[in-house]
Amino acid sequence: MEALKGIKVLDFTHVQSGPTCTQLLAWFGADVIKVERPGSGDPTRSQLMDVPNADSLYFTMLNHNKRSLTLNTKNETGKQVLEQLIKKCDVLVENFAPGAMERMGFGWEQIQQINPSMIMASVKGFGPGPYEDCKVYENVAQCAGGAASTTGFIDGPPTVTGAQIGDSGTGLHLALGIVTALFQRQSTGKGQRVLAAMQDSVINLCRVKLRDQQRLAAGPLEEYSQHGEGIKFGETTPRAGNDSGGGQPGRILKCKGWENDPNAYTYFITQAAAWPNICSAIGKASWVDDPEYATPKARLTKLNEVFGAIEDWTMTKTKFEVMQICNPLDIPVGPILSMKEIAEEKSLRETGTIVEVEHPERGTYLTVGCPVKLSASPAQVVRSPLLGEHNEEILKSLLGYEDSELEDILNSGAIS
Ligand code: CAO
Repeated sequence: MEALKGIKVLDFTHVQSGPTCTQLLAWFGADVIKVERPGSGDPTRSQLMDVPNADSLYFTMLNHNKRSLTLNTKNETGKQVLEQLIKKCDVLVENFAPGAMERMGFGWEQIQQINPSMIMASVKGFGPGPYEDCKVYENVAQCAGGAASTTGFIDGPPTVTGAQIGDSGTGLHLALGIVTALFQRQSTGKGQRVLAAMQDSVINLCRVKLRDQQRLAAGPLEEYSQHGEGIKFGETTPRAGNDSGGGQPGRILKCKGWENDPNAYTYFITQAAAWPNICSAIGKASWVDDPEYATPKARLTKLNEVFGAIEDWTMTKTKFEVMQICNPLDIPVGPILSMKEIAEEKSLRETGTIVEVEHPERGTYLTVGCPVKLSASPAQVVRSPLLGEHNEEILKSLLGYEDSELEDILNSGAIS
């Protein structure tokens, strides 16, 4: 049985942050009812379209396993339908701009009055404070959460990362908040408000950088490459390029074919315990006992030389050969995989992390399946719903409307 079977989620989310959260809940078995504006729906349905007149991959890849209901929540009949939905559901999730739910007439106070056991979960750009009214997108959160100032190279500008830590990262945080609130509701019987601010989520993911900010007071950050290169530290955690961020120095190194392949690189960590194996693999056996290289501390000022020698070796191997040679030697390395390679990777298909899905408008498309595997609640990926695909089903079987009432709702313009 699916872990969240029986839980009904009223899903008011759009774009990426909120939909990531409700998609996870749906994969774990919740009945997620995506409420969309009649006519247009979630704006991502028509953003970055690659197949004419078909829901975009942007939308389809973020809205699996959900049902779609079109409802104009500013229409009087639409509001009545929404009230019924709030009574029937366990969780309401939204990521509108601040104040939108209140303007709709469904702020937290109203929700509590309609259904005291409902959990209301929101993504906002910022928590309470000077920026709480701001609209926020992914890269704004990456910047305001400290990720951009600490990403990139020391001689370059702040850089955002391709991983959607602001949107999908916040969706993950919110999903945890929701299941925690559901757990607490079992003993209290009451709902509660759950908030995940995008800035807070990014800060949480940048925890080690705030660690380093405080360590600066005690002296230079010795594991950063700039220390070995004699570049002074300023007042803030600097950008660390591809340094590993932990106590074990690591870098991205060229592999065979790097001249023509932008991803012919490997990540290579000079873990202290693996030092003798690293030395023998790269043909520098004398470094094992040489006091100039033998200890992590001695190597800190020679990282360019050390990684230069390792790179001379990795450049003679493909990134996969480096992996094959280093893994049995317990040397932590990782090939830089392109999205093409990930899409084609057999083992990811076998685990359901990358899956093919059939869609009536698009045909077959590739998507990312549930990244968390529960042994007793395996997730089946079901294609995203068409706009309003489940209108009748939800209004009749969940809300119990008769045919005549359904007609009145249709005539009111609430759902079309
Ligand atoms: N029926 C009637 N009205 C609806 C509706 C429906 N089914 N669904 C949405 N609306 C209305 C809302 O009520 C709102 O109306 P008002 O502004 O008149 O109150 C309006 O649509 C637009 O909502 P919005 O302000 O949230 O949308 P936007 O495109 O202007 O902003 C975004 C988008 C993402 C910047 C904003 O929603 C936001 O900051 N969200 C919080 C942070 C977040 O999640 N960001 C991540 C987005 S992914 O990168």
